Amino acid sequence: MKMKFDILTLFPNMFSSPLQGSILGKAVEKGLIEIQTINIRDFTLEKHQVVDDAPYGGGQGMVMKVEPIARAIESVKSQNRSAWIIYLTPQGKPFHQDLARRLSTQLHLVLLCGRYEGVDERVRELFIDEEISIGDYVLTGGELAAMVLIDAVSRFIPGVLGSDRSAAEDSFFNSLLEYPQYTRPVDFRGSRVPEVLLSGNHSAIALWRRREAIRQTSLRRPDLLAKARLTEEDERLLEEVLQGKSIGDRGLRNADEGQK
Ligand code: 4FV
Repeated sequence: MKMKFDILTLFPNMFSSPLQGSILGKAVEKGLIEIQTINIRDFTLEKHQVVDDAPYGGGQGMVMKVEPIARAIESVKSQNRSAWIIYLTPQGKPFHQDLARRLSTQLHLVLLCGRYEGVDERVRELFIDEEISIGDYVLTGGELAAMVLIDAVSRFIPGVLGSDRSAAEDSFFNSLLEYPQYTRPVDFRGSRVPEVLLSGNHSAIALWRRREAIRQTSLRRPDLLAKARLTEEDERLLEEVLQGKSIGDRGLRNADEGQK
């Protein structure tokens, strides 16, 4: 079943190039996802097409008016009542891999991109199903956040990452960071690819990668390690890592043991 993204924005052209070409562009060509931009300005009634106004109570900046956004959302809802309306805003819940996976089970996402100081509060009260933030910083608009969401969610759509790949192998799957990756040359200015990766010994390689994922996570994101579901073997590897046991040889040795 194709997944549909409707993007409500004042700058539809921003979406032309980022979503063309590359993996997302191919996914659109393959009919796996559909991305449509809807210009909120097309839903203004008066000739000046005003979409923002000064905030009641004074203060800096402008606020996006409720009426054009209401009409735009109602026009989408008139085509599909079960469309899920998301507002990208710093006040939203933090976006993360599990949320991306959950959203990928929806068939029709509508992404509202704010501008200026944001939208009139009645938009949130009356029309928004979920508010999502891509990070604790302020953007000039929600468009880039919408692109981030579309990219991360689309990776869970079967076939988007290519036949053999699935987003399930990614970083953050089971909330561990990715293990180090290497490719040719074996030796770059004296820095060599770890022997185990050249050994062809797949169980030793898997063990090394697991240990490195745990090491990288414990070094860089201990907060993630705290919520990772670690197996008994993972706990053992974590112990090793914390005791700073060397990787190389132990890894190879261990793996072979099993085979004898
Ligand atoms: C944002 C974020 C974000 C706030 C004011 C748009 C801007 C302007 N959206 N995650 N961080 N939005 O900064 O999602 O209206």
